[in-house]
Amino acid sequence: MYRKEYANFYGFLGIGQFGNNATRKFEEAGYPCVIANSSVEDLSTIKNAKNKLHFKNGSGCHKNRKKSKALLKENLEVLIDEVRSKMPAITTLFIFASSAGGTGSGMLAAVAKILSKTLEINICIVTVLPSKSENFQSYANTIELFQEIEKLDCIGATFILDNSKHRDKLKINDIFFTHLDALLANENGSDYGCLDRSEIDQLLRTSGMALISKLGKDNSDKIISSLTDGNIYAPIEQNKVVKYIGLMSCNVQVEMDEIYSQFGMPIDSYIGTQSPANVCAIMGLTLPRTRLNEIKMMAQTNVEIIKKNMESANESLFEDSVDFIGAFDSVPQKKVETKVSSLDILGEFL
Ligand SMILES: Nc1nc2c(ncn2[C@@H]2O[C@H](COP(=O)(O)OP(=O)(O)OP(=O)(O)O)[C@@H](O)[C@H]2O)c(=O)[nH]1
Ligand SMILES: [Mg+2]
Repeated sequence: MYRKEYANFYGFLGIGQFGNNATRKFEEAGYPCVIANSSVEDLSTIKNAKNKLHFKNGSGCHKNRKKSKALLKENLEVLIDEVRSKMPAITTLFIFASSAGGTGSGMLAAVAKILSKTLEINICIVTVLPSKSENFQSYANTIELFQEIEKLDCIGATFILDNSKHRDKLKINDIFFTHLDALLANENGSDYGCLDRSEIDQLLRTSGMALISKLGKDNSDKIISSLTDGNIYAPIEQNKVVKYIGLMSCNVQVEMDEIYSQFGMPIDSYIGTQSPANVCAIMGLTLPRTRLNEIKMMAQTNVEIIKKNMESANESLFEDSVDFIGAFDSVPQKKVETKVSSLDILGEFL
């Protein structure tokens, strides 16, 4: 496949099942990509991936984040070498891992920090929140991961997809691909303005939550609504905290006032014109506190239900003590018949 020159600057590392699935389209589009997993079975479902890494001694982490961290310790050098050798020219690495699972969630924050320090490149995180039909372990893992993400001070943009936003989780992967690929492709420019490569990279280096929307040229009026509802991202906080906004517009005249009044006043906006599609990136939002607290509540409710159920299961099966051993002891014994002699019996007939 024809490899666009800029594609060499952006690498993709997918850890765990979500990471492995959601990076597929990027590899097909010509970006360098490595997928890693603790499970051989999971890895084997990904056909045509060029660079697969199985974590030595791993056989899946069954949503156990501790297990994933232990595996990372054993496989850290191999993972670093794999990224370094398979994508030597990258300036930004996107690390994809779900928040709810074991393998990806357990090592995501640590891998982000380690690769940012050792490779000295910009790291962006792409994670996905569990839908409302998942269980305690998924919610608890998500909260644990975000406690780690919150402390990271060395990464760029964090894209938070949300499986409660679409019934088909694979569709979420596809939509995100079209968004990010359009931003990285950076097709725009006229005498009225151009959003250039250094601005794309500045957007990606901006810490905090990030959103992208992509709309056809007949839908220029729907940019705001596509960022606030009906999208694939975790709902944003209504605090108007935003750092940078990038907009590649199909038009030549671009009005930003409505975008500022919806999202807040950014440090700077980068605006490009005559783009084949309307692509808008909102960077440096605060993490989705409301949605994450909802997930924490679901974890707590589930814990209470599970505990209560387990307690009732601990109760003795039967309310009263039961002792069947002597159950028939009190049954009146057959009257001991006084021994009758044969002659007596005979007497009955005489
Ligand atoms: N949107 C989307 N969500 C996915 C995909 N694959 C898994 N998920 C979600 O990710 C969570 C489970 O995480 P996985 O990525 O399967 O877990 P893992 O990292 O492989 O970890 P273990 O299997 O527990 O070792 C659940 O919330 C799934 O719904 C995917 O391709 N797309
Ligand atoms: Mg898995």
